Amino acid sequence: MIDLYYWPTPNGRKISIMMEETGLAHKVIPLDITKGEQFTPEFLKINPNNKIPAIVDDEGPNNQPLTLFESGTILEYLAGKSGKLMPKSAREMWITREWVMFQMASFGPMWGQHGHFTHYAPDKVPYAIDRYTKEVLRLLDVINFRLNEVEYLAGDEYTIADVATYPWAITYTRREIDIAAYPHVERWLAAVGAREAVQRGMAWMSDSDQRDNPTKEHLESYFGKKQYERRS
Ligand SMILES: N[C@@H](CCC(=O)N[C@@H](CS)C(=O)NCC(=O)O)C(=O)O
Repeated sequence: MIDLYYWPTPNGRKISIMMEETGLAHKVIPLDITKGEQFTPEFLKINPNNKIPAIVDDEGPNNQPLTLFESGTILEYLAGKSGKLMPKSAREMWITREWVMFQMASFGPMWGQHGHFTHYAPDKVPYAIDRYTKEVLRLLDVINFRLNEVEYLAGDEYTIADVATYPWAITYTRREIDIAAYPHVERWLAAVGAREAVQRGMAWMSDSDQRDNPTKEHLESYFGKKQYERRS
């Protein structure tokens, strides 16, 4: 059984989609990051970086429990465990990992910062908004260029690279983005979004998604002093 520490955010939804796609046995442990539950000593042992998603697989390699954080690594692990959504050929496998890494290192963090400065930041800083808006559009153009050549990010097959990128890319709906200017991304979003497993994964606990109406406690938990307390 895999325990999944989860909250309905783009990074959390990568793993809810993956669970739905693979059918792996799991137990969801809601970790309310808007209330500071990511800072408990118990959870910091699982992820010292105080973030969801994280998993504990009691049947990890060599039949020993395995704890993992970082959504890209979790996706790779679950693909390996289930034999799904990672191509078998070495060439396609490396290309899949390349696009997962691109999502983890560029697409997600830049879209996250854009969300921070346009939505959460108490001061609207024009330079930061301009910088991250340009980056968001540049990264959309990178995948648009790619998806003009291939059906899915890693090539012909739907893979964990698509699972990693979809929950972030679909947040264009709450940003000032004209998605029609990126027609290949629009086609890919429709194809991925039509998958039943994706729809089920995106819906997990969506009632708890407080992004649009953050409370004081929520903002304090995300950006307040607990984030910066020394741990040792
Ligand atoms: N690189 C990490 C990022 C995870 C992440 O940023 N999680 C956010 C929610 S989307 C979180 O738990 N934030 C709570 C916090 O920073 O205290 C991953 O991909 O797993």
